[in-house]
This record gives sequence, structure tokens and C-alpha cells, in this order.
Amino acid sequence: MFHDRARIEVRGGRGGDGSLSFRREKYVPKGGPDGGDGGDGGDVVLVADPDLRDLAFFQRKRSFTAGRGRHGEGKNKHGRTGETVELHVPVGTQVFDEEGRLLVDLAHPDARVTLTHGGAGGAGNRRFATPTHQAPRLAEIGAGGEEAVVELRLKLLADAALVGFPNAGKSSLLRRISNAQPKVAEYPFTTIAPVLGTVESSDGRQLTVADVPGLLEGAHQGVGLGDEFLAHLERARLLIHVIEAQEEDVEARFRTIDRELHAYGAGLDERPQIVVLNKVDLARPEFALEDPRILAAVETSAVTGEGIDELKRLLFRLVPERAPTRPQDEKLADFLVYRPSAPRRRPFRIFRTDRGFRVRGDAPEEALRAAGVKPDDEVEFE
Ligand SMILES: Nc1nc2c(ncn2[C@@H]2O[C@H](COP(=O)(O)OP(=O)(O)OP(=O)(O)O)[C@@H](O)[C@H]2O)c(=O)[nH]1
Ligand SMILES: [Mg+2]
Repeated sequence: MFHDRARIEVRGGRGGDGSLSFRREKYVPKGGPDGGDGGDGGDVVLVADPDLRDLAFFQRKRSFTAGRGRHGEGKNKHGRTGETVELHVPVGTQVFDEEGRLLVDLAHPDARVTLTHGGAGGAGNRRFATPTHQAPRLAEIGAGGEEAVVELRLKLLADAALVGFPNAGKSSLLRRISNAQPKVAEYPFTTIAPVLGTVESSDGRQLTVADVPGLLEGAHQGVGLGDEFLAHLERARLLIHVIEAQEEDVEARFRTIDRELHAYGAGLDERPQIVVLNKVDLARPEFALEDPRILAAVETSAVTGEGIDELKRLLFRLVPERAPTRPQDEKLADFLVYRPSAPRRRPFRIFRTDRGFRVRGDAPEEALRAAGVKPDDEVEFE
């Protein structure tokens, strides 16, 4: 199964607690405070991995928590930072929040983004020593990590995409022009998951072409395999519209598919197209439709090889250049839309004292519970 969606729950690690400790040495009756700080909790990070093809991993595991920071200790020992959890996703993965807003677009190999930060470690009592208050009997509790529920959606990054009725010969053409080996058979809906192929020109240039399931009239209402998989065409800059030559009215077939592209939206009906009349070894009808989007029409046979070189040449000539991006823009594009789920600064702080707890600011009850406060504990509010 090919999975292009997943909903996951992520949590940054909790920060470690600061330590409440005093130096104890022989012949030093009243040692100063020496409690070290707790370590920060680990983050949950997404990484765009060029070796991955889909989001299948997240069907088995959906909940991820980064490591917690270690507690601080006496002798000014700081706790270690919690372990970061790195989640690998295919290049082209987008992240949406629960309201469906786009947060991140991992469009480049090795792009990284932090989904949830770990909580800050608590300060050890040594930090609270002042000239007038040399033996602070309190240490800070580590903060909880950020939490988020996000939806991952994969949209393939292809330069061009094949589109057309089932059985038109899309996969056969991709086998002919690229290194991909999608399944081919004489029944409709042989292709049920998108496939990417790399096409190479004689001078070494490369293009990627996506093959997706066939479309039927009414696909936008769920006929056939529906039209959800057209999401994988959204980023293709050119469509290769494949029509079976032996069918009756090839121009009417063109318009039917075009209506489905229109119904899907996302600008697919404005994309430039190469129209491919395939299976011309069986029939050779005329295709005379004029349309500003049709940049070229070519006759092919995936069986005899006729027209295949011509199709490749047209591809390299007609796929529009990628909009030029400056390096700093590319980096921004991955992160710009990201809104962190919670402010990084703490709205409250919780301390452990030798009698119980002390709270500064407006701490919600669950934060107190997470800090280890029990119903009978003494809590001072500042
Ligand atoms: N005679 C002839 N048969 C072809 C040609 N191209 C493909 N076929 C045959 O048509 C059938 C369908 O080909 P596919 O490549 O699987 O078609 P598809 O468009 O990918 O189909 P779906 O994945 O179901 O949408 C297979 O039996 C192919 O062998 C061609 O140019 N000539
Ligand atoms: Mg196919």
C-alpha cells in the first residue's frame, strides 16, 4: 500500500528538574548551594529524506515523544539534554495543523523543521543565590515539552505528470521513457499508487515524471479511484495528457479529463499540456483541438516505440523552468509558514522548596500535576 497521508501526535521531551543541593565537605560546616540545572527536553524534528517514497511508517506508529532532560545534581552537575527524535519523511511532505493550515513544506532534500520543542530544564538552586540570600532552598522544576497533532501529506515533486483514462497506456509510456518499471496490464486501474520515473536526455539532463491512476468521468465525485491522487499533480509544471488512439472521439475524451482537472481545482486545468495519442499501432485518428494550453501533440506507440524519442524531446523542451529561487528563499520556503504551537518563553515557573512547591505566574493545574505536586503538598503562590 502507498500511503500519502498520516496523522501523528508529537511531544517535546520534558525538561529535567534543577537540583536543590548544598556543598558538603569535611571541615566546611556551611557549604554554599551547588545544585546544577536540569537538561532541556529533546525536540521532535522532521527531516526530508530523499530515500523515502511514502508515509507508510506512520501507519504503524503515530505517537512520538522526544527524550526527557536529565535532572541536575549536586556539585553543580547539569543534567544532560533529552534525546531529539528525528522523523524521516519523503521529500515533498507538507505538514498541516488540525485546522488544515499549512505549517511546513519540506520541499528540499535534507530540509529540517522542529515540530515541537522540548521543555526547558529547571534552574538549580545555585542560580538563586544572592549576596543577601546565600542559601536558597528552592530549585526549579523542568517545563513540559510542546505538544501538537499534525497531519502529514505527501505531494510528489515531479516536473511532469501523466494523466488520462485508465488503460490509455500511461504506465507503458513511463516504462519507455524513464527508468521506472510501473506495472502494465490490459485492465483499467492497474496503477493504484503514484510512481515516479526519471527521464534522461542524451546530453545528461534529467526530469522526473509521475504516473498516477487513471481518471474517469465523475472522478471528483468518487467514480473510479476518485481524484484525491491528483494532489500528486499539483506540483508538476506540465501535464502529459495520454489519449488512447483507438477510442471513438479522442477530442471528447480530452474534454472529459479536462473537466475532471477543472473540478479538482488547484490550477490543474491551467497547466500546460503535451497531448499524447498513444497506441497508434492500432488506429490513427485525428486530433485537431486548438487550445492555448496544448503546447504540442504527439503520436506514440509504447509497443513499437514510434514517437517515443519525439515525446522525450518535447518534454525537455517544454517543461517550464522552475521559478528561480535564491538560496536564502529556498531555505525560507521550508520554514516561513511554520507557526510554533506554543510560545517558547515560559508563562510560569514552578519551584521545589524544602517544604513543598512555589509557583510564580499563572500555572495551569495540569502543569502542577506534571511537576509532581500532590493534593496534600504545600504550594506557595508568589
Ligand atoms: N497496442 C498497444 N497497446 C498498448 C500501447 N500502450 C499500452 N498498451 C497496452 O494497453 C494496456 C494498458 O496499458 P497501461 O500502461 O497499463 O495503461 P495505464 O494508462 O497505465 O492504465 P491504468 O494504470 O490502469 O490507468 C496494456 O495491456 C498495454 O500493454 C500501445 O502503444 N499499443
Ligand atoms: Mg498505469
